[in-house]
Amino acid sequence: MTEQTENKGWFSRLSAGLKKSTNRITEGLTSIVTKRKLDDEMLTDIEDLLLAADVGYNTSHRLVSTLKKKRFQQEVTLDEVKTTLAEDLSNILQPLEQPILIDQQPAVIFMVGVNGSGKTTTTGKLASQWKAEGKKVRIVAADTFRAAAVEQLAVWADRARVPLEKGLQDSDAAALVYMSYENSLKHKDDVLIVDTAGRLHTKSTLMEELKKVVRVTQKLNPDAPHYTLLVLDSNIGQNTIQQVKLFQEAVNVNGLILTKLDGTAKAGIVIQLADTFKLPIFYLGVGEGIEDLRPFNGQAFVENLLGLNSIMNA
Ligand SMILES: Nc1nc2c(ncn2[C@@H]2O[C@H](COP(=O)(O)OP(=O)(O)OP(=O)(O)O)[C@@H](O)[C@H]2O)c(=O)[nH]1
Ligand SMILES: [Mg+2]
Repeated sequence: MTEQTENKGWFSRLSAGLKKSTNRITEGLTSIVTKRKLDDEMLTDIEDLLLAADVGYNTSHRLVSTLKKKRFQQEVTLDEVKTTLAEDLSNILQPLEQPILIDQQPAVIFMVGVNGSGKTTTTGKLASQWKAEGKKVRIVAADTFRAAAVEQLAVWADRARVPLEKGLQDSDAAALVYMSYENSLKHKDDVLIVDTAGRLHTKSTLMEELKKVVRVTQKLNPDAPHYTLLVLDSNIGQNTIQQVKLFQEAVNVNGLILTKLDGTAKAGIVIQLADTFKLPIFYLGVGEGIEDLRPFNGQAFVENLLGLNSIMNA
């Protein structure tokens, strides 16, 4: 595959996944920015559109103020407004675009988040992608309460052809993770992905359990887990803000994964989260297939969202 066709696949999956949000933003901007001078009314309408897309109050206000500073009372075209917004948005997002470094044997990655956010699916997709790159991957079903949770991950393990570690029903998750890590060290794996049980961020006992899993893991290596990735369902919009805060209080969240962007017209939540927490955003989930987990690229995200990507897809 040439680099060009690879890129095409990359961008088209992302743009297909962001379609609902892109349509909403581009249709909104098209009706607001008719060929005339950039006045206060137009700025208010743009701000409302950004707010409706879950970009968040502070960020929306700042974006519009910059637009005002740059172009107030001048004639603007739709493309000019989009390009100005794109520039500012890229400045917010690009610093948060980082790769996951797989430079340990193994790099230990915890997937955490509330029930149903997409942890298991994302674990499966990552395992498949890394395995396909030739990495030695092992996954752990650390949700020992639900038999169905183990079965769900087993399906992904089969698909990706990676070993799965599982415990007996209701066994101690921390003990399972400890043993799996030992096993992974022995096998010199490149990656150990731990799919933890979904937990309500408001339930302190479950958050305590998660802390215990981390503490026990650190007995084998004080630097582990190397990544604690908070998986967030983009459909729940503003509520993700509270989830980040509460998970950050419990564990050392060092990156975000946003899932189900294909199901929402409010992908602006990615921008709000980026601007609020400045945490790296590692991946975006844009569908249920293995390939529908895309490494985060701020520029590509913004260009798709604003419908500026036609040149890149050409
Ligand atoms: N459309 C779409 N669906 C997704 C995406 N990611 C996950 N899902 C679906 O969301 C549902 C929940 O995903 P899971 O991976 O089971 O979520 P979880 O966080 O492991 O859930 P618990 O283990 O119950 O906490 C499943 O039906 C997934 O197929 C995505 O990016 N797009
Ligand atoms: Mg799960």
